Amino acid sequence: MSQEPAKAKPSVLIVDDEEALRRAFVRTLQARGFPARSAGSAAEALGLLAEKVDDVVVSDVRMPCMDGFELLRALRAQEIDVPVILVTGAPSIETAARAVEFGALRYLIKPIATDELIAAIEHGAQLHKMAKLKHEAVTKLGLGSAQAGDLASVEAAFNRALESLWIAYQPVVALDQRKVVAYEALVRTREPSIPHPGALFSAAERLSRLHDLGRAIRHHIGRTLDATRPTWDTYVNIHPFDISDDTLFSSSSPIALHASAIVLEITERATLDNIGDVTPRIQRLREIGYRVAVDDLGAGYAGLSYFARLQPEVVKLDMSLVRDIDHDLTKQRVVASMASVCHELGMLVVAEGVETRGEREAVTALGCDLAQGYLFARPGPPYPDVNW
Ligand code: G
Ligand code: MN
Repeated sequence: MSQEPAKAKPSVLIVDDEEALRRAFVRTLQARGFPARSAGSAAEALGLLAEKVDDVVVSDVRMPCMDGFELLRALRAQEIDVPVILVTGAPSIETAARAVEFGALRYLIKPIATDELIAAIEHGAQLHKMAKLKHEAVTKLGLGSAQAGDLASVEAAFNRALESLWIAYQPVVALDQRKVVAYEALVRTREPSIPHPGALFSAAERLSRLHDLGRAIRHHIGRTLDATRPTWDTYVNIHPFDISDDTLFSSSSPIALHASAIVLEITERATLDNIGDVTPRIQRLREIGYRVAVDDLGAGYAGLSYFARLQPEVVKLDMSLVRDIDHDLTKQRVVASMASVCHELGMLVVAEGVETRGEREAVTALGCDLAQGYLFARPGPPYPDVNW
């Protein structure tokens, strides 16, 4: 008598420091036809998973040395996208919330009914299939990014991004003298799931690690300035949140020695509303020797209070104002007025994102002092040459 071959059941790894529980779980699952194995610690589990990844992991939260959350983190750091069901004998709302945030599939409370466990495992196995397909979509088709991932995956990608961080430099030229007066430092990473600086900052924001990111950027710029001692200025972008980072104000900041040749750019795209003491802190930055620029003017929602609070020495017009300006009378009028107001206030005006000779001629005629953009040079390793 021939039998239908049973549909393969998902394989399960049980992780629990209590041996009796571990065995009971494995026996129950095996009795229902699930290939199950077990580990007595998170470290042992990582060892087993390094050889072969099970379809689902069921892990205790509280374990000595490395707990269930750390196991989850370690897995995501190694890009092992296996569904993890966390199990606890001591439930709390915080642990449950953290479990979900960190990408645990489910959070179950002991004692667990067998049917509940099996339902969670089967659901997990389905998701594992989906995760594999998604991974393929991202890696083979280049779709999506780490942004959409759970917090533990974002953290792992962010750490890789910090390790592979580098700084591109783009020249800022004086339009009348055809001379390089500065280079803007622009952050880049080699982490494929964080394909542009915007994604890097969103990841840092989600992880509450904006200060780490700002510090890493300043560290890299400081090293380059120490080594190259340029005769021109360096424009350094800072996130509004960096204004609340005391290390920016310290004399041991990696860029402090170069302060008098640095213009700190603060974008108008982000709000200063949640940063305390902006005015005195900006004042302190000036005392150290830095100058301040408002970046992306015209793109953000910041009102005039932004100007009043920052009193920038330099104003950078967003490239959306510059694009096709030679064919756009409205843009010409707006830029001419902005330039004249800025000059009355003693500020230098930079036109960003100049891509064509027509745009260069127009912004020169409308009174912009400086410009940068692909027409002159793309951002690159220190220091790209300039075309006119
Ligand atoms: O926000 P901020 O102005 O700092 O960002 C500048 C960004 O614009 C950089 O990432 C840089 O690579 C890009 N960029 C610089 N010059 C040009 C340009 O001429 N055209 C376009 N489209 N982008 C540019
Ligand atoms: Mn900038």
